[in-house]
Amino acid sequence: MDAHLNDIYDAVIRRNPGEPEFHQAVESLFGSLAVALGRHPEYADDALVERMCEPERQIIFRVPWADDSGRIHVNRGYRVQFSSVLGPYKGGLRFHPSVNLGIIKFLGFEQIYKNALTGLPIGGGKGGSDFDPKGRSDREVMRFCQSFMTELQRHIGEHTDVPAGDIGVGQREIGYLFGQYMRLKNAHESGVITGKGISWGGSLVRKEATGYGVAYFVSNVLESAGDSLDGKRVVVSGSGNVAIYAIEKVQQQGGIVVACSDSSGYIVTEKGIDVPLLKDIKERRRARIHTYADESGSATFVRDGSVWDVDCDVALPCATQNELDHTAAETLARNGCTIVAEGANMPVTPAGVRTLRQAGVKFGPGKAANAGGVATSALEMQQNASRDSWHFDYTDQRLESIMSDIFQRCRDTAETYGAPDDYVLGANIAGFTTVADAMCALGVV
Ligand code: NDP
Ligand code: 2IT
Repeated sequence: MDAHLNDIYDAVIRRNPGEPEFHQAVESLFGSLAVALGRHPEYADDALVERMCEPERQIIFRVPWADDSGRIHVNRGYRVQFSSVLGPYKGGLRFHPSVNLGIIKFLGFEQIYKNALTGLPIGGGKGGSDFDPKGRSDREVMRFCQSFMTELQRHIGEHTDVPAGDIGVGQREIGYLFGQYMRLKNAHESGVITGKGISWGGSLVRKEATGYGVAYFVSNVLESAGDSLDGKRVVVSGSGNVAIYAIEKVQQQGGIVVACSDSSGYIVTEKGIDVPLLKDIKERRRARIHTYADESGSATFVRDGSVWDVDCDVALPCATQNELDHTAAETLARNGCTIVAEGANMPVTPAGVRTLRQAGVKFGPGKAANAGGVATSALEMQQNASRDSWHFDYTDQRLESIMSDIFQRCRDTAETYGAPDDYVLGANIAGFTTVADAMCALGVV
């Protein structure tokens, strides 16, 4: 980081105390910017970078709701509308007890540059709540979502801000949220939220898109070296939306996923994951990952262990931030892993990234590797705006080609700066320059 960026970073820390994940996301972008500012001094003017670090708007609200016994609970809701220069704010909602303003700001900040990389007209935002859906009945989740939307509806709209899912928010929650929006607005404004069910305005492939996109990104990395996923041993963390569909696509492309996890531990199987069984356990029954070992007859459950201890060629962290640290990175490299791609947002710690790169492991940052989800959300918005619905294969081809374009952009940009395999540099600079050019054109906003 150069002196100018260092001063801005110090101010970010001062102005946003107690938000380490947000600081980390800013630092990781800044790590690539010195060379870009060197070539484009105009980006260092007019407090452009300082403005990028300040959300356009931050909304925090009370979410009261009644549990099944009638007891009242209070959670905190957030929506950080970070940047609207490329399009309406776009980004998911996360329901998890660890959610706080700093987490939502880190996610919103990442989202700006990720969305820019898709080449689609979407700005960056993120929201959520410290509500914990685990162990809650459908009715409790519904009442929570209705209360959350009762406030959020004032701030969103198909041309202003378009939420979607993230951790703890899948199609069930999107349904309850959209249902309440519809009642309050007296309008079936389907473009206000994405990740909807197919019969009520959703897009085919959106559910699969983030995970499939991660697999497409990894295929692009391998193909650029004349290789493919065929026969590769792959380890995936998590067993939620992103993980399940990353596993499905990796295996469709001939890879063998030998382990996946949840917050209780991991399962390992030499036979590869039985995806229909995993979907039944996780999507339908919402059960814990040990159930897979109990029922598959071919997997072992390791309680509280690190999934990164399982040796593999490719590792895909698809659970949460900072889940793959320096020690895990060392273990992966020692065991022969050659590619790590981030399905989750910021799952690899800064020390983990350094260790992987020093060991020559190719690294796909989340901004690029997991952009397929939000890109397909933008395709859902296109379908809603034109009152159309596209076929699965067509939408999947669009996703595949968007992922390939993102890979090429990262590679080409990195090459321009003399480091073709540095996808972090490529993703950061390509995302940043797109947003910076728009900000320069729009005046001081
Ligand atoms: P889900 O809620 O569907 O799944 C999350 C998975 O990660 C679960 O297996 C969960 O285990 C595990 N997990 C979550 N938090 C923790 C934690 N603190 N410690 C250990 N394990 C944890 O979420 P998604 O699959 O949608 O999201 C996963 C990641 O991908 C997130 O980082 C998200 O921001 C990112 N992402 C999501 C996109 C999407 O379209 N959904 C798009 C791009 C990125 P458990 O059930 O035990 O908590
Ligand atoms: O982190 C992400 O990109 C998402 N959770 C998806 C956002 C979206 O609007 O589809």
